[in-house]
Amino acid sequence: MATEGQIINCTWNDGIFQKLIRFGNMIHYGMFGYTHTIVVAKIEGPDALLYEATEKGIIKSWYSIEWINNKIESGELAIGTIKGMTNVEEVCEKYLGDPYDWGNIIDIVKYWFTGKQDIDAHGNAFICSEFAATVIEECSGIDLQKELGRPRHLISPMDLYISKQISWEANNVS
Ligand SMILES: [Ca+2]
Repeated sequence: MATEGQIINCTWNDGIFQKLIRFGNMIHYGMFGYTHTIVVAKIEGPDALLYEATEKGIIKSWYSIEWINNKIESGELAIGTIKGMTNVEEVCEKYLGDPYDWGNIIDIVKYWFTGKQDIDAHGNAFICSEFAATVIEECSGIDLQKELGRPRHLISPMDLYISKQISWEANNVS
Protein backbone atom coordinates (compact mmCIF):
# COMPACT_ATOMS: atom_id res chain seq x y z
CA MET A 1 0.00 0.00 0.00
CA ALA A 2 1.09 3.55 -0.56
CA THR A 3 -0.80 6.59 0.68
CA GLU A 4 -0.02 10.30 0.99
CA GLY A 5 2.37 11.07 3.83
CA GLN A 6 3.92 7.64 4.13
CA ILE A 7 7.67 7.22 3.82
CA ILE A 8 9.55 4.48 1.99
CA ASN A 9 12.83 2.96 3.17
CA CYS A 10 15.02 1.32 0.52
CA THR A 11 17.62 -1.44 0.75
CA TRP A 12 19.50 -0.08 -2.33
CA ASN A 13 23.04 -1.43 -2.34
CA ASP A 14 24.63 -0.15 -5.56
CA GLY A 15 27.12 2.60 -4.82
CA ILE A 16 30.04 2.91 -2.43
CA PHE A 17 28.04 5.20 -0.09
CA GLN A 18 25.24 2.70 0.23
CA LYS A 19 27.73 -0.05 1.01
CA LEU A 20 29.26 2.21 3.66
CA ILE A 21 25.82 2.90 5.20
CA ARG A 22 25.05 -0.85 5.25
CA PHE A 23 28.35 -1.47 7.02
CA GLY A 24 27.51 1.25 9.60
CA ASN A 25 23.98 -0.13 9.98
CA MET A 26 25.37 -3.58 10.80
CA ILE A 27 27.66 -2.14 13.47
CA HIS A 28 25.07 0.17 15.03
CA TYR A 29 21.76 -1.65 14.49
CA GLY A 30 22.81 -5.27 13.92
CA MET A 31 21.32 -5.41 10.42
CA PHE A 32 22.26 -4.24 6.91
CA GLY A 33 18.83 -2.64 6.80
CA TYR A 34 18.03 0.50 4.85
CA THR A 35 20.19 2.96 2.92
CA HIS A 36 17.72 5.45 1.48
CA THR A 37 14.41 7.15 2.41
CA ILE A 38 11.72 8.60 0.12
CA VAL A 39 8.57 10.62 0.91
CA VAL A 40 5.17 9.75 -0.66
CA ALA A 41 3.59 13.14 -1.34
CA LYS A 42 0.50 12.31 -3.38
CA ILE A 43 -1.47 9.47 -4.95
CA GLU A 44 -3.18 9.90 -8.32
CA GLY A 45 -4.89 6.87 -9.78
CA PRO A 46 -2.32 4.05 -10.11
CA ASP A 47 0.68 6.32 -9.45
CA ALA A 48 2.46 7.90 -6.48
CA LEU A 49 4.36 11.20 -6.48
CA LEU A 50 7.61 10.74 -4.55
CA TYR A 51 10.11 13.32 -3.28
CA GLU A 52 13.63 12.38 -2.23
CA ALA A 53 17.06 13.86 -1.58
CA THR A 54 19.43 12.35 -4.16
CA GLU A 55 22.92 13.37 -5.24
CA LYS A 56 21.16 15.72 -7.70
CA GLY A 57 19.39 17.41 -4.77
CA ILE A 58 15.68 17.21 -3.89
CA ILE A 59 13.83 15.70 -6.86
CA LYS A 60 10.27 14.52 -7.49
CA SER A 61 9.14 11.64 -9.68
CA TRP A 62 6.12 9.46 -10.35
CA TYR A 63 6.21 5.73 -9.67
CA SER A 64 3.50 3.15 -10.16
CA ILE A 65 1.97 1.91 -6.91
CA GLU A 66 2.14 -1.61 -8.31
CA TRP A 67 5.93 -1.33 -8.67
CA ILE A 68 6.20 -0.03 -5.08
CA ASN A 69 4.01 -2.84 -3.74
CA ASN A 70 6.02 -5.50 -5.57
CA LYS A 71 9.22 -4.13 -4.03
CA ILE A 72 7.62 -4.12 -0.55
CA GLU A 73 6.57 -7.71 -1.08
CA SER A 74 10.09 -8.75 -2.10
CA GLY A 75 11.60 -6.90 0.89
CA GLU A 76 13.57 -4.34 -1.15
CA LEU A 77 11.37 -1.55 0.21
CA ALA A 78 9.58 -0.97 3.52
CA ILE A 79 6.74 1.49 3.95
CA GLY A 80 6.20 3.56 7.09
CA THR A 81 3.04 5.28 8.30
CA ILE A 82 3.04 8.42 10.45
CA LYS A 83 -0.11 9.74 12.12
CA GLY A 84 -1.57 13.09 11.10
CA MET A 85 0.44 13.94 7.98
CA THR A 86 -1.15 16.83 6.03
CA ASN A 87 -0.09 19.18 3.18
CA VAL A 88 2.71 16.81 2.22
CA GLU A 89 3.07 17.85 -1.42
CA GLU A 90 3.00 21.54 -0.51
CA VAL A 91 5.73 21.10 2.10
CA CYS A 92 7.91 18.90 -0.19
CA GLU A 93 7.57 21.36 -3.04
CA LYS A 94 9.21 24.10 -0.92
CA TYR A 95 12.43 22.07 -0.90
CA LEU A 96 12.42 20.97 -4.55
CA GLY A 97 15.87 21.59 -6.09
CA ASP A 98 17.66 22.15 -2.78
CA PRO A 99 21.14 20.59 -2.90
CA TYR A 100 22.35 17.25 -1.54
CA ASP A 101 24.28 17.45 1.73
CA TRP A 102 27.52 15.53 1.27
CA GLY A 103 28.89 17.10 4.47
CA ASN A 104 26.04 15.50 6.42
CA ILE A 105 27.21 12.02 5.40
CA ILE A 106 30.60 12.80 6.90
CA ASP A 107 28.92 14.20 10.04
CA ILE A 108 26.89 11.00 10.49
CA VAL A 109 29.91 8.74 10.06
CA LYS A 110 31.79 10.96 12.54
CA TYR A 111 28.86 10.73 14.96
CA TRP A 112 28.70 6.94 14.61
CA PHE A 113 32.35 6.54 15.47
CA THR A 114 32.97 9.37 17.97
CA GLY A 115 29.51 10.13 19.42
CA LYS A 116 30.12 13.80 18.60
CA GLN A 117 26.95 15.58 17.42
CA ASP A 118 27.89 18.26 14.91
CA ILE A 119 25.43 21.14 15.27
CA ASP A 120 25.83 22.51 11.73
CA ALA A 121 23.01 21.14 9.51
CA HIS A 122 24.43 22.96 6.41
CA GLY A 123 21.50 25.31 5.73
CA ASN A 124 19.10 24.07 3.07
CA ALA A 125 21.19 21.04 1.99
CA PHE A 126 19.68 17.64 2.78
CA ILE A 127 20.43 13.95 2.93
CA CYS A 128 17.50 11.59 2.30
CA SER A 129 16.50 10.81 5.89
CA GLU A 130 17.10 14.39 7.05
CA PHE A 131 14.66 15.52 4.35
CA ALA A 132 12.09 12.89 5.45
CA ALA A 133 12.44 13.88 9.13
CA THR A 134 11.98 17.55 8.15
CA VAL A 135 8.82 16.81 6.15
CA ILE A 136 7.45 14.62 8.97
CA GLU A 137 7.97 17.37 11.54
CA GLU A 138 6.36 20.04 9.35
CA CYS A 139 3.42 17.91 8.21
CA SER A 140 2.55 16.10 11.46
CA GLY A 141 4.20 18.11 14.24
CA ILE A 142 6.02 14.95 15.37
CA ASP A 143 9.51 15.82 16.62
CA LEU A 144 11.67 12.78 15.87
CA GLN A 145 14.75 14.62 17.17
CA LYS A 146 13.42 14.38 20.71
CA GLU A 147 12.62 10.66 20.45
CA LEU A 148 15.85 9.69 18.71
CA GLY A 149 18.10 11.96 20.77
CA ARG A 150 19.87 13.58 17.84
CA PRO A 151 19.37 16.58 15.55
CA ARG A 152 17.46 16.09 12.31
CA HIS A 153 20.55 16.05 10.10
CA LEU A 154 22.02 13.10 12.02
CA ILE A 155 18.87 10.96 11.61
CA SER A 156 19.57 7.98 9.29
CA PRO A 157 17.12 5.70 7.43
CA MET A 158 17.61 3.09 10.19
CA ASP A 159 16.73 5.69 12.86
CA LEU A 160 13.43 6.26 11.05
CA TYR A 161 12.97 2.49 10.95
CA ILE A 162 13.37 2.11 14.74
CA SER A 163 11.23 5.17 15.59
CA LYS A 164 8.20 4.22 17.68
CA GLN A 165 6.23 7.01 15.98
CA ILE A 166 6.43 5.37 12.56
CA SER A 167 4.71 2.01 11.98
CA TRP A 168 6.47 -0.07 9.32
CA GLU A 169 5.34 -2.70 6.90
CA ALA A 170 8.44 -4.68 5.96
CA ASN A 171 9.37 -8.14 4.69
CA ASN A 172 12.51 -10.29 4.94
CA VAL A 173 14.76 -7.55 6.33
CA SER A 174 18.37 -8.69 6.82
CA1 LIG B 1 21.70 18.99 6.14
